Amino acid sequence: MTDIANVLDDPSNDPFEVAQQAAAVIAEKTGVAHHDIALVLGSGWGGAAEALGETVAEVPAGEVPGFSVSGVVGHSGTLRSVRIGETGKHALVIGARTHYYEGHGVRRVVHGMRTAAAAGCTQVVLTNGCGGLNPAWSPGTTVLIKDHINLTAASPLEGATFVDLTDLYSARLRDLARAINAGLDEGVYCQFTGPHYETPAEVQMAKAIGGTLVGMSTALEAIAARHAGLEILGLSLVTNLAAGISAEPLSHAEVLEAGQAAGPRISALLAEIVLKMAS
Ligand code: 8IG
Repeated sequence: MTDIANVLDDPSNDPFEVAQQAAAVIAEKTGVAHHDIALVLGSGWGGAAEALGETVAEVPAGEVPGFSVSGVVGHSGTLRSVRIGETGKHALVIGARTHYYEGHGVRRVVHGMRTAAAAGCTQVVLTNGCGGLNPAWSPGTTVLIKDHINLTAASPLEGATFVDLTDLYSARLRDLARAINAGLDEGVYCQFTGPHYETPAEVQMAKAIGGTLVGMSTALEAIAARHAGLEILGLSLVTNLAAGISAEPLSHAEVLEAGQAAGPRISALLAEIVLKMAS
């Protein structure tokens, strides 16, 4: 199992070559030679794959080079090929996100992005569940990511790889999403390392530096996705108000509950967006 002795952990392996191998395995196991749009389904977004269209094939993450089986409740651990409505295009649904806090290194965190690009994808939708700083965003609110602040002190890029991150989160795709739901607000996503949630003081720091969403994913993936040439749409589901914004303490159970309650609505939204992206 690649899951146990991950090929990305050997520094002598080139992560882009591993991504090529992963893409070849995905093509072989799904019977789909070329994928068009990648989706990473975060907390609360797990049901969205069904809404997209017919699942052609589902491959356990542990069978694809470089991927790991997630230990997080609410993350599915598979790679799926899904027909996007009647467009004839295919989505690669990555239900096996590796988080930075798992401690396996950044290569594993962003492997899905490099694999998606190697599989033919030109666009990616990064979704997550996160905390919100705007008190008007009640749990269950979907927010478009317009920019991020990477607070992990890490980068997926190695060596002198200077990548421009201006307009990292595609204005075109945000407009497209707003054409479907004009009420979507935009936010600045701060990626903390986790796995602990923030202290109220850290949330105030995030606010002071311009953040409006706090989470544990997405920014590192977006950087790697840009480097790999993918056009990026980021969608956050605010499952809780960030620590100290409301008087309530945070719990993972409540996060999952908010995700479940929002599930059908955000799945339908995501399906509409992806259909439009594919058309
Ligand atoms: I769901 O409040 C979810 N993920 N860092 N903070 C951070 N990550 C989160 C939060 C949150 N809610």
